[in-house]
Amino acid sequence: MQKITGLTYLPNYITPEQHTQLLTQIDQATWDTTLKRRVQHYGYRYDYKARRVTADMQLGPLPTWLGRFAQQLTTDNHITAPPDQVIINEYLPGQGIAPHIDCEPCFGDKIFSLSLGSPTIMQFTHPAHSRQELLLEPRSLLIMTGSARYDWKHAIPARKSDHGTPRGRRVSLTLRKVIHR
Ligand SMILES: O=C(O)CCC(=O)C(=O)O
Repeated sequence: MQKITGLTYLPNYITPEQHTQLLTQIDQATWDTTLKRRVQHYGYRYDYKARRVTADMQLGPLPTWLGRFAQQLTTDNHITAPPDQVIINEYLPGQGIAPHIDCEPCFGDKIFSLSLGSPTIMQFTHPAHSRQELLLEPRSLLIMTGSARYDWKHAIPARKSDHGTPRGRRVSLTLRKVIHR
């Protein structure tokens, strides 16, 4: 894969025990089923249609189990203040997310994605470069900042296998810091 400026991939970022604990907590919570894939929003609700998040969309502080992980990102010096908005996405085989850049006026300059469950390929596209692919393994952390955050689109193609390897269920946690204007 070509180097994408601002993209950091950290395999084995969490322990197998953390992986199990996070999945258990997530599966005990309520899923929003209004999209093609199931999601959970924490901290602030994100409006997919209007592409925005505002103060009145605040849901409250992150639950303890999620706050603990957000805090780990600061302890490990990946960000100075812990993220306060989290979207959990569930991808069953055949489900994906369209190419996009995370809302620029809504969220700060670092986006984190923690992968649980099945390994799945993420694609990155840029008008001036060829498409890039990265296999997101369970327990890995992806950090997007700079060009990776603002210039490249990222996507999970909606398909049942990646280059012949059947996909299972993947669950991701994306963590962001809401910008207050
Ligand atoms: O599943 C992922 O790792 C990325 C999710 C994502 O791009 C999003 O929630 O905006």
